[in-house]
Amino acid sequence: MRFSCEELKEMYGTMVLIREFELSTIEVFAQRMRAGDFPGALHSSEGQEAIAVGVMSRLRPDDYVFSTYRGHGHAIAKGIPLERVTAEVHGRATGASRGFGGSMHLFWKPLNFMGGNGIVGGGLPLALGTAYAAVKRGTDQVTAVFFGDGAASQGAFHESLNMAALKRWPVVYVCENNLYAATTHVSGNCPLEDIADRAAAYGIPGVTADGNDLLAVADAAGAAVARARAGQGPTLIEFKTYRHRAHCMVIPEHRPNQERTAWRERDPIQRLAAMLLSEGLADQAQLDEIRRRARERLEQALEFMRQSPLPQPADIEEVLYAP
Ligand SMILES: Cc1ncc(C[n+]2csc(CCOP(=O)(O)OP(=O)(O)O)c2C)c(N)n1
Ligand SMILES: [Mg+2]
Repeated sequence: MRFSCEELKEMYGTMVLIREFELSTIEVFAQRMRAGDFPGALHSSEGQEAIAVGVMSRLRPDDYVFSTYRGHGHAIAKGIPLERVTAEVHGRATGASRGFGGSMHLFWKPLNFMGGNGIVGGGLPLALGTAYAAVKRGTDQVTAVFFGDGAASQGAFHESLNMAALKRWPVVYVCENNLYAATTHVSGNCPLEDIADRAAAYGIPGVTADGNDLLAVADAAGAAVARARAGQGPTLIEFKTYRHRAHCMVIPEHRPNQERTAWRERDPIQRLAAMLLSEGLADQAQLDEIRRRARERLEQALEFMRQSPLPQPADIEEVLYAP
């Protein structure tokens, strides 16, 4: 299924919004750190926006998503109200997790966004739960689980793929291979060129795609979602990508300059803009207007956050445990 011109521009707008969100978050956290107030860990997804937006474009609102600690883009692309995402990341009581989750633990039940996770690969076993539940209830909901190249060498990855393949559960495994697990290059933990080749061990499709190309992402995700929804079982998709920033704010950059520059040139937002312009689907003034609107939208969300109270310790139990 191809996208209309309007859909493409909307997805471009969401990618720009995620980018602006990531940039503003780094700025606010840096200000707080300079003031001696440590706001918690921050993992930027800058550079990986096409994967979040492309995968979500193929999911329904009631499909389940398990995110990671690098999950702001997943949350925004899934459609969690921007005010609630912003307030959560900055620890306010109006946040999606009422300010107790922060950047790494954004949850939003109305859209079955099953949360970020501070544990590397933590979503992989949990995804089996919602997939099994959907099968038992007889719904055709799909579960998509995001994880990194490092997480693909966790034991839980293999257990999860094995079980989902065996039971043909509707899971889409979305590996965001950004070449590094913190400071370790992927060649330091995986003996294969393509992580997707691990799917062969479980008899399921393993696909690699360019994670910086929105349309390639949507195509790969679309096929995997359709397969899962039709009861044909899971797919492992490996998206090749790169994060523009260091692993997190407190770990210094260590990757070669040349490599970082080369990947900047493959930036997913610039690539989509170039495609929209060259195909005559948008002109530069329209793209500028989309960016201006994204910034305006973000400023409203930041203002909402600033006006919001801090969470109260007395509310911890009510927020942490289901009644
Ligand atoms: C089980 C577990 N082991 C180690 C860590 C520390 N840790 C946090 S992020 C990270 C790297 C994970 O890399 P990857 O899966 O490639 O995801 P990326 O950060 O690149 O998105 C590590 C080792 C952790 N949080 N959880
Ligand atoms: Mg990685």
